Amino acid sequence: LKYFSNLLGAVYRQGNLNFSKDGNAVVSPVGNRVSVFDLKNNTSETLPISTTKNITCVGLSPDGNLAVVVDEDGAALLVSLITRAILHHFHFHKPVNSIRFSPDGRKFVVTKENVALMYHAPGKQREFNAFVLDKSYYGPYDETTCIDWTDDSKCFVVGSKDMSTWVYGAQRWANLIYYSLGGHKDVIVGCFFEKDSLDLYTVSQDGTLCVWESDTELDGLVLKKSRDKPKPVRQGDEEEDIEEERIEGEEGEVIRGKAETPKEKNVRYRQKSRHFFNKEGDFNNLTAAAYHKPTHILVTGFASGIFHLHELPEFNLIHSLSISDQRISSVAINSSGDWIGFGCSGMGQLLVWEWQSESYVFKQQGHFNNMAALAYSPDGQYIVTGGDDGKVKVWNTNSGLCFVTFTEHTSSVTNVTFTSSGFVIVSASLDGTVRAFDLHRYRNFRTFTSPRPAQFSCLSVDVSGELVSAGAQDSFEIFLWSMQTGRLLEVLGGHEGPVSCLCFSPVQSILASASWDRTIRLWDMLDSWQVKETLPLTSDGMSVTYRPDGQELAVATLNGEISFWNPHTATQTGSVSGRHDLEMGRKETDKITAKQSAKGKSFKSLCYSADGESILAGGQSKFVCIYNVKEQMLMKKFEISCNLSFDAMEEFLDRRKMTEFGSLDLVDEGAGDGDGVNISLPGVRKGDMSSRHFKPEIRVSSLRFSPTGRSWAATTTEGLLVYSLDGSLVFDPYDLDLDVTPASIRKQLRLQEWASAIVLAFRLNEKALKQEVLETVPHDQIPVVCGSLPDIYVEKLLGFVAACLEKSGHLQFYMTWAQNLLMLHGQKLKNRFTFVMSILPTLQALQKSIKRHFDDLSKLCDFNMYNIRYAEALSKQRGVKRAAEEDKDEEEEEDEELSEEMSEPK
Ligand SMILES: *[C@@H]1O[C@H](CO)[C@@H](O)[C@H](O)[C@H]1NC(C)=O
Ligand SMILES: *[C@@H]1O[C@H](CO)[C@@H](O)[C@H](O)[C@H]1NC(C)=O
Ligand SMILES: *[C@@H]1O[C@H](CO)[C@@H](O)[C@H](O)[C@H]1NC(C)=O
Ligand SMILES: *[C@@H]1O[C@H](CO)[C@@H](O)[C@H](O)[C@H]1NC(C)=O
Ligand SMILES: *[C@@H]1O[C@H](CO)[C@@H](O)[C@H](O)[C@H]1NC(C)=O
Ligand SMILES: *[C@@H]1O[C@H](CO)[C@@H](O)[C@H](O)[C@H]1NC(C)=O
Ligand SMILES: *[C@@H]1O[C@H](CO)[C@@H](O)[C@H](O)[C@H]1NC(C)=O
Ligand SMILES: CC(=O)N[C@H]1CO[C@H](CO)[C@@H](O)[C@@H]1O
Repeated sequence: LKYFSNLLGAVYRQGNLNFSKDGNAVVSPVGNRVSVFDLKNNTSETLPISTTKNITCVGLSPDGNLAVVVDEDGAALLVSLITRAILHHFHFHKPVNSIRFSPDGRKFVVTKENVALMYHAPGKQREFNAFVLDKSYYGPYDETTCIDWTDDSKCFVVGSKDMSTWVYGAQRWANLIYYSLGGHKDVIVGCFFEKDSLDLYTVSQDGTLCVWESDTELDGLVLKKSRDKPKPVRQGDEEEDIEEERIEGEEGEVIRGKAETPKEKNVRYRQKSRHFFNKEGDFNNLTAAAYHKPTHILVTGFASGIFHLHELPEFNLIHSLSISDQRISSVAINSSGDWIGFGCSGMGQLLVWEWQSESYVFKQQGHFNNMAALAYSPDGQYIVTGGDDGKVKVWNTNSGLCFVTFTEHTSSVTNVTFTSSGFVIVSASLDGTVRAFDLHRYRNFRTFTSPRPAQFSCLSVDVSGELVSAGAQDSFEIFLWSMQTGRLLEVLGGHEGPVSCLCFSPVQSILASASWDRTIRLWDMLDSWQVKETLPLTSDGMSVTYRPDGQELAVATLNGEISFWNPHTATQTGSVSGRHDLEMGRKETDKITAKQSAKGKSFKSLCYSADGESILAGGQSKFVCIYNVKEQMLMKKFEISCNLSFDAMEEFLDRRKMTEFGSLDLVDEGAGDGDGVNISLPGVRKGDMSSRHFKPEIRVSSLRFSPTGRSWAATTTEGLLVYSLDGSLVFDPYDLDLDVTPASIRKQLRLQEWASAIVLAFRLNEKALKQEVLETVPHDQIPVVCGSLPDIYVEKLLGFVAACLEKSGHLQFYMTWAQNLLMLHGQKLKNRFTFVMSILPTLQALQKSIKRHFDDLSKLCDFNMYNIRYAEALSKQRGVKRAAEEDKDEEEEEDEELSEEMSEPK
């Protein structure tokens, strides 16, 4: 079973940021998913939920257990942040601008069109309908934009695009039903109550702040008397209901409310002061604002990427900084007020700034455009990605965070790879350079170029890491350089079309190249780079890859086929037709149906699994397919996105968009040329950037299996998606007999028949039981047990130990297992080559987790060493000082010092 595990490469797109309840994590909407970045542990996680369109707002309940996620259309999900499960689906039917829970957690308000709707917050248990409408509040003439609650949840305030702000009572207050505040000349961006007060601040887009003072305290609010016979509280979430409420609300409730209370004094507001932000330019609109009540700090973000920190109500400027050249679209402050999160949708940036120390706590940015390529490091710890923005980024697979970005390329990066040492990254780009980067010093230490400038569309590095080859898109040539000297060694000519893919054999010095000229050529280094074989293809070659043992080649062609070849005899051994499996969605501008448009679609990227038995294929489609090579059969198909905001997702035409002139998206208003319809050329990948409606088309640019064999990653228009293989959920007994039951296994344990208990537990293949059995084995028995284990269980046990080592606290215990298994069986494993191929991922997984523990421990040890040295030095110093002091006979001071010493850090 494979499941979605993380989304890397994109940290923020649009919508509001917020901090988790403990204030250590930022919750950020990324397209149609939600990611949580833990700033203390340096980890990221993408919730296993997704909406159909891009998310516009996320509301978190004050206890931090629930989130309401709303997309562009108003489709909402109620998500439990504890179980990470979707509890409920709901549709608001119209776009929602913001959503806020009341501080007591009992209600939440959403702003939709010109209404504010108050709902009962969903209860703890699953209810039939979690979204129960309580009241609708009308008044503004234009869209409502922002919300804030008073601390005691008695009232809330709503800002609107019509430049007005409305204070509403959340309950039936006699002296406050609604209050409308004017005074701004632009759209309201933020409105905030002062702490424990009805006093207000409002901020508008033109950079104006108004301070409002109310003549009543919060406890001055009076409940409406029961003889006023309140209207029955309306419930329901149907559109008709709201319409009805609307009429009554405006003419009945609100106006009557005012007239009915002649004796009581209504809450009144007075504009106390008005301030103007220094915007540095007329077009620099104020775009986002957040207020931290306990510290009275207002944070405002501007279209130019500048933010200001002001102390209210005095409006003292504390700080101002430019953090981006893009519009700041969201601001959030953590509960202690120390960390400020900023989201910039233009560049997909997410930043967290600690204002007191004036430093970044977190600064991440996805690839600005599409990602084109990815590669795993040999130990599976890192992923490198290259993007159309020319950037090369390296990500840590454990934390999901990018830790270095290389910006030397000036045009799209077309392929990236690690060399076998794991510390050098090589990238090819359309800017005419191939660059090598050093991961120790984080620098570009070699740049390879061709005599005449060429656009490099593909790249491959041989197993030794010494030969670098790149293929040109325009001159049809292949260039070979030496990594050591940086010199051009060879130019291989012969292809009659652009070279689309290169791949070195993992076992020989042979380079395979695929070209649009419908051939695969195999170049032999030992034969001074002559063409050894030419494999004729039925269609343009898109991708070529060697099986990990080098004994087979897989080739993807433009007609949607994957063919398999024996590289020694140059004969085709099989083929798979993938066209049907690609099953393209229909582009809005396609005049043909989905089935027709599947013609001309093909796989662009292939990757063998480590054992060479299956192959992963993806291309210009939302599907990634896994084929069994031997059976030439589709094993599984993954849908990588359900995001309808991408083009080519709807398999059938939306009838509502059809007009008598064809699809609405095809009708280009005012374009007088011809029929005004642009249909992209077949094979054009990126769409016409200059056309008016540009929607990114969903596609997979690159696919890789992790060297540990436990996950695979794909670069797609959505970002970098990582899928995990998790065996623990599958019931996959090896050869189950009747007497294999948990009871019989535990019986063997009691009899101290360790090896047979292990064999039985692995037959039943239940994770908890395997762990129980393994951890029951006494420490000193491990070598004996390992020695008596049948061969076929060695690999399984090793894999299990590797998985446990990753998470378990019993570090030494599992290390002992791993060491004994390898010491006692290593030689046997080595002698069986094919077995080594299949066990390789297990070994790599083991190495990966050992390496991680090693890094953690060595840091800790260093830290302890420094502390011990510090303590030692300190005590010496004290000794000298005390000797001097004893002479002076000052006992009191000595006492003080002693107690001070006690509290020194250990
Ligand atoms: C808020 O940010 C500060 C940063 O200094 C951090 O120490 C704190 O744990 C965070 N959370 C809360 C609840 O204060
Ligand atoms: C972060 O680390 C703390 C303490 O080490 C731990 O309690 C917490 O669960 C960790 N959070 C995550 C998300 O791993
Ligand atoms: C997280 O990253 C920050 C900054 O890079 C670093 O100071 C901190 O020690 C890291 N925390 C952990 C738990 O690795
Ligand atoms: C949804 O997200 C995609 C990917 O970032 C973006 O290109 C698209 O414009 C978004 N859709 C809307 C309507 O903003
Ligand atoms: C942010 O999250 C907290 C709960 O962690 C919630 O009380 C608060 O209302 C949220 N703020 C916004 C602006 O959504
Ligand atoms: C700033 O706001 C004005 C008024 O709403 C709007 O017309 C203008 O386009 C905005 N400018 C920018 C740069 O967003
Ligand atoms: C990208 O690089 C990898 C690693 O060298 C290679 O296997 C793959 O074929 C290359 N892809 C292209 C399109 O050149
Ligand atoms: C309409 C559609 O395909 N929606 C899907 C969006 O993604 C989630 C999870 O991936 C699916 O469950 C939905 O069906």
